[in-house]
Amino acid sequence: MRTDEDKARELLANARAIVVFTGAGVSADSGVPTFRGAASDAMWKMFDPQELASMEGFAANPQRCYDWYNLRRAQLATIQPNPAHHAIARLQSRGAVIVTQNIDGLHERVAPPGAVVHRVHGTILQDKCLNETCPHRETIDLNNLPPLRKCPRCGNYLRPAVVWFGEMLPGDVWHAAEMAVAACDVLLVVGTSGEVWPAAGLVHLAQRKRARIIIVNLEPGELDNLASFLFHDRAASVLPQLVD
Ligand code: BV8
Repeated sequence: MRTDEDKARELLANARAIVVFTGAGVSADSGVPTFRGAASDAMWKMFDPQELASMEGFAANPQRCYDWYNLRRAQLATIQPNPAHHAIARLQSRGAVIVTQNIDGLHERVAPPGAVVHRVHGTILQDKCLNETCPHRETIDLNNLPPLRKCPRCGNYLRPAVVWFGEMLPGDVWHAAEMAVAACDVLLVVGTSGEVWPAAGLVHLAQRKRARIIIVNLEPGELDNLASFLFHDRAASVLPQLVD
């Protein structure tokens, strides 16, 4: 009797074009707090996203906002990719494309050379200028975190190079992510509540394009009804079983 796992594994093995769409849950097994969900560390329970992950929040209190990002960066300095990231990297070596909502850089740490990671919500590993027309960027050393500071080029504040609530997603990355999803025949969705838009809309796009959708998520979520195969379990335990 073939289990759902057998069928999902076969789907991935025979796929023409795989996209892996990930959220905070894929990093949860590495110890990175998720935003929502039952886990007691769910980040937004402690902080209000509108207050901290938004232009208004930064403008109201730049120091508090920047300190919060440095707190998250300090956590990342001691965190390692988990078996889910490694299993996804093995899919990348077979040509899979990653679209991630995560800003933690963990996929990139284990991605094979030349692998594609579309970061639709930006990256915590860089600062950019608050002034969108200023091109200045600085890469962050997680072991030597910089203070809140001004742009040497234009004098505005530097801020984390992430997409805040209310901000547009980076146009080129978003377009590439939509094209990859529209062209895939299997979409593997890992560790996302499906609550944040327009990113969650990518799964609906895959369904409209008749791709087969596999969802791995610890808890029931907004996207479950779109799944051909649905696994409510930890990504670190399910992904290796689906990929190998
Ligand atoms: C925009 C970077 C406006 C910052 C983040 C409709 C259309 C467009 C916009 C909206 C819309 N409706 C509402 C909006 C506004 C808003 C939004 O979606 N709000 C939500 C809260 C309702 N969207 C925006 O503001 C976006 N911008 O739309 O611009 C606009 C629109 C048109 C034209 C002009 C302008 C920008 C959104 C990006 C915000 N930035 N992050 C930072 O991190 O500080 S979002 C943040 O949430 C992270 O990126 C995170 O990845 C993302 C999504 O959450 P998830 O990844 O899904 O994480 P979550 O915790 O929710 O879920 C984790 C899941 O994992 C859980 O289900 C859990 O059960 C599971 N899990 C836990 N452990 C495990 C596990 N699974 C497997 N294994 C485990 N071990």
